Amino acid sequence: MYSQGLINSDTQIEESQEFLDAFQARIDAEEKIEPNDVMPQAYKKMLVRQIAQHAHSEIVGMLPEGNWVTRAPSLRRKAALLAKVQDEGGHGLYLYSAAETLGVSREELTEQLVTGKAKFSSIFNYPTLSWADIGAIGWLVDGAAIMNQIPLCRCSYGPYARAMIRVCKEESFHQRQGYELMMSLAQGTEKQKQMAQDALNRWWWPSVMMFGPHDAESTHSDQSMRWKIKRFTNDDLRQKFINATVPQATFIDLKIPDKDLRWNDDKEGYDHGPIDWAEFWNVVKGNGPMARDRITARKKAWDEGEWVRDAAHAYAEKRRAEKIAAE
Ligand code: BYC
Repeated sequence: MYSQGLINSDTQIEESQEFLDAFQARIDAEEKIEPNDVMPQAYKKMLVRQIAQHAHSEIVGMLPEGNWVTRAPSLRRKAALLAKVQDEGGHGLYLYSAAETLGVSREELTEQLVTGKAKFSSIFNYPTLSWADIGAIGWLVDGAAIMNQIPLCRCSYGPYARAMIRVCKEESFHQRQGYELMMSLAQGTEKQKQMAQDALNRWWWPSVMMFGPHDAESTHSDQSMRWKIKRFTNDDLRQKFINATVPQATFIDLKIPDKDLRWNDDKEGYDHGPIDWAEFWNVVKGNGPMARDRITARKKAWDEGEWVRDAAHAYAEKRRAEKIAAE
């Protein structure tokens, strides 16, 4: 849809210093870069990488939650979860559309995902073992996602920034439904409270890792921030998330599983214990506990949908032929 009428997205020009400086000046002046603008190939590549990974994460992220739709404990919870999972599907589609404006098709990106060439967020490599995990995902994972995505509403690339505005509004509903679910469990029976605590214990550290590697290990941050794709570093966003989430846990009387967590007056934020980066990189390399299941599920859906894509193409072709014949 978006790719119709694009003029310059594939224009290859010699990237002289003058051209690169002029592009940077537009970025520095907070101008939005639009699909028809000529842009450095490296800027385009950086965006395609991030937007594709983001889109895949939204789509793969439907799986751990979709797993609980049939087992939600009430009609109200089922309706809310179903709506949330549908929202994630929608987010994936806006993001694939945003990537299409950069000249890469949804088919190509999906092929990269199902063949293991493209990444998706580390967080969706973990299993959802109990109903409380649905609360923990909404509260922590969507909470982390909002922290990361609100600044993306100001990303220099117009289509990505605009897609993020609606995504963030919906993520905000998701975060609240997750926290409300955790609150109900935490204020329920002793067993329910234990379920909530167990979910927090398992999801806390993966959520903290979701923000990406420590700034010193982040390959893309410097350039991404110069181009105003990212507005904050991984560690800054991680710190903001921890600062916002600890009081929420205290309020519902759950304990963050970090014995080193304590308020630091000097930095006006919480100090936290060491992050298990070996676990993070192992997951990022595709060895997470649910990695194979997630890719198998996506591949199955992609293969089973082939006839629908073929039918849609055949119909579009027929309409085009009819239009030409009528002219
Ligand atoms: N998982 O240089 P860095 C959701 C990779 S879904 C896997 O710091 P960058 C939701 C990174 O790709 C929300 N890989 O990278 C859905 C790079 O490898 P490559 C998902 C990770 O891009 C359903 C390498 O590590 N959100 O909310 O500057 C239900 C070095 O990293 C991860 C987004 O995708 C990771 N966690 O910063 C509920 C947000 N972290 O590509 C909720 C958009 C890093 O060189 N993305 N890597 O091979 C971003 O903001 C940035 O891409 C990141 C990473 C902050 C994630």
